[in-house]
Amino acid sequence: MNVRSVLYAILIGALMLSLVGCTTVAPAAPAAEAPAGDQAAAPAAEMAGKTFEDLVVGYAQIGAESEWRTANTQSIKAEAERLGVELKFSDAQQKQENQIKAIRSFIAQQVDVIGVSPVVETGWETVFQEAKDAGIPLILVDRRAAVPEELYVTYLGSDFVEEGRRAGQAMADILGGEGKIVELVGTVGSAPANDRYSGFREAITEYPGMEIIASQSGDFTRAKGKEVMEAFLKSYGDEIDALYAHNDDMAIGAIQAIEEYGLKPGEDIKIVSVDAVRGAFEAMIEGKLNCTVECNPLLGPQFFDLALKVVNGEEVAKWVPSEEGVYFPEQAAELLPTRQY
Ligand code: GYE
Repeated sequence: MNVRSVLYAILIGALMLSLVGCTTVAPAAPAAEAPAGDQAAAPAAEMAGKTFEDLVVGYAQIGAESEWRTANTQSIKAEAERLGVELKFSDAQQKQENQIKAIRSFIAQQVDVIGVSPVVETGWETVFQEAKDAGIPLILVDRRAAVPEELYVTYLGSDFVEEGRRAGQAMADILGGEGKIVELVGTVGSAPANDRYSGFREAITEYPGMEIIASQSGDFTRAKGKEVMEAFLKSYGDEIDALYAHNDDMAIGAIQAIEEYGLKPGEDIKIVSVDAVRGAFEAMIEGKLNCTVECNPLLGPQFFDLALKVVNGEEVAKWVPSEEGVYFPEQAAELLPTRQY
């Protein structure tokens, strides 16, 4: 099993690399040729030379809903501090209207770059257009928004559909291709919830014996994850073979609900979740979680690197994906000390 999971992680890594090759290199190449042949494109050269100390960056964060988010915020703040970037950071408490207000205030303050992690996918066109009209480049971090490509410079973050597929494949392996599954969905309308939902289904279509009997949002939090799992147990009880949670925090909340109900998480109800935060490794060591699919929150270094490039007029890929693995209980004790979040 240990060997199998390592091989699995390597295979996924290779797959990701080939994906990166197709998605980033192709669109960047033709665009890069244009300024080279155009001598009038000198202003970019004048601006080149901005350093991290010159940068003023506005960051519209979602909130503090999960261990993942805390690690993500910490990575952004620590990197700004390390590089000497002036960071204006806003916590929207998971509300889109607060994120929109924050972006408008960054525009008013004429920051150099805006970073935003859109809580949901839709409803961003107006405010993104305002940033564009003000000449302020916008970088999507962690989550995508459903807007035309010209409204943002780049998206830095994970392939959530692929995470859903990996979770589905791991679940099929753990259940031997058969079982009744309940699903804790992330924040309704968010990119990771939408994509982890569809990726998982895509992977399990091959297994007619696997059935999703209930699916409801736990908003990516422990408290809601616990509450919704309690409701699932009330309705379906012993019928439930497995839980797929869109993040570790909801899985950890659900583990409590399952124990309080008198069943054994990880045994009576198998659990696969996403993020690979430390809490998930601890749960795997205790035998209460069967797999976690990694989603890397440590985006600070890549974000500021992109921000500087963008301000200096350098070409960047439209999508910069993060590299991620899949982890099983056999590796948990060995890997826990190396985990940074
Ligand atoms: O999986 C979840 C967090 O957007 C990838 O948001 C992120 C998700 C992450 O609340 O734990």
